[in-house]
Amino acid sequence: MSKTGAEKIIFDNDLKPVQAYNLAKATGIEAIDRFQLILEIFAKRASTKEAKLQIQLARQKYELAHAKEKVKLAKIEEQPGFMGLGAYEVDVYHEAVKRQLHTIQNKLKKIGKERSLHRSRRVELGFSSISLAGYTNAGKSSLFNTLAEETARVGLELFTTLSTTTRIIDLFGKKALLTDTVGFIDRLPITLIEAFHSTLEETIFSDLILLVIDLSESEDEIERKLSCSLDTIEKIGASGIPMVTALNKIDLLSKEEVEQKAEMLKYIAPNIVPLSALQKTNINRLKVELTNFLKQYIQTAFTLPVTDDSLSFISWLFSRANVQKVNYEGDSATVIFEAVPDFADMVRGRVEKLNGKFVVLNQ
Ligand SMILES: Nc1nc2c(ncn2[C@@H]2O[C@H](COP(=O)(O)OP(=O)(O)OP(=O)(O)O)[C@@H](O)[C@H]2O)c(=O)[nH]1
Ligand SMILES: [Mg+2]
Repeated sequence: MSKTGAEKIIFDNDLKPVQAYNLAKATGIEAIDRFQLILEIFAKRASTKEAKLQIQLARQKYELAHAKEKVKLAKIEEQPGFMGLGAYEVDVYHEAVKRQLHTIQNKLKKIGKERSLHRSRRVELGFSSISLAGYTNAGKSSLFNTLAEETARVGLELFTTLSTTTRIIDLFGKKALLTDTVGFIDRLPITLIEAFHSTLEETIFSDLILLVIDLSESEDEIERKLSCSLDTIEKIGASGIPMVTALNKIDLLSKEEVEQKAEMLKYIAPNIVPLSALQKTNINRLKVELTNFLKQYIQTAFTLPVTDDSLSFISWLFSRANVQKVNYEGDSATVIFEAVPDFADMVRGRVEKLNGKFVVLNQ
C-alpha cells in the first residue's frame, strides 16, 4: 500500500473503529469511511460560522459514538488515525467529547435564534422569494451569480456553498429574492441531513424552487440525481412549492443532444428551461418562466401629507418593495408600488396611521 504513495484508504461503506484499526495496522496508513470523507469535504468548504459549527457537531457526534472503543484500541498500540488517544482514560475522553458537544450545541442554538429573526424580518419584504436547489456541482452558484450578477466564489470542487446567501434579483423590473443553497447528494448520512436542516429550511419558506440539473451528464446520471433532488425536496417538506427546472450546461452539448434530453426530462422535471449559467445563454427565457410562477404582486397607490415621518417611510419602502413612481404635489406625496398582498396590507396600516389615503390599483 505504501508503495503506491497512498496517504489514506477510503471505504464507501461504514467502518467500525476496530476495522479502521486493523486496516491501519495492516497497511500503516489511516483508513476512513464515506461519512468521514464527506465530513472532511464539508469542513474544507464551510464558509460561515454556522456551517463550521454544524460540521463540528456532526464530527463530535460521530466521535461520541466511537470514543470508548477508539480509546481502548489506542491503548493497545498507536496506529494512524488513533494517534494520541492512547494517553486518555476511556471515561475521561468520552466526557470531554460530550462537553465539547454541548458547547457547540449551545452556540448553534444562539445562531439559530438570530437566523429565525432574520427570516421573519425577510417576510416583512414585499418581494417573492426563490430558492435554488439541486445536486452538488449542477451549477446553482453559477446561476445564482449570473442572475444576481455578482461575483462570489464559484469553485471547481464540490460543495462550494455551505451556507445560504440571498440577493435581490431583477426580473424585468420586478424584484425578487434569490437564495443559493447547499447541494444535495445521494446517501447523505442522516446526522449530516440533521446538521444541514437549518440551511435547507430556507427552501421551505420560499415561494418558488429553481431546481438546477447538469444536462451535460449521461441520461442515467441525470435521472439518478434528479430523483435524489426531488426526494430531498420532499423530505424537507417543500414538495408543495411550485418549481422551475433549469437544464444547465447546454454549452457542452450539441443542439440535438439538448433537444433529445429535454424531451426525456419534459415528463419528469417540472417546467424545464435549457440554459447555460456560465455562457449566460437563455437566461431571459428563465426569467420569463420565473416571473410566470412568482406570487402575484398587487399594484397599489397611496397619498401622504409630507412630513419627516412620511418621507422616512417612503425611503424605507424603496428598499422593500417595487416602488414605481413618487410624485410630490404641494404638501402631499403620491406613491405607486407593487408588492405581495400581505406586505401591501401592512403598508396600508402604516399609511392610515400617517393620515394618508391608500387604494389598490389592480391585482
Ligand atoms: N460548461 C459549463 N460549466 C458550468 C456551467 N454552470 C456551472 N458550470 C461549472 O460547474 C461547476 C460547478 O458549478 P457551481 O455553480 O459551483 O455548482 P453548485 O451547484 O453551486 O455546486 P455546490 O455548491 O457544490 O452544490 C463549476 O466548475 C462551474 O464552472 C455552465 O453553464 N456550463
Ligand atoms: Mg454552490
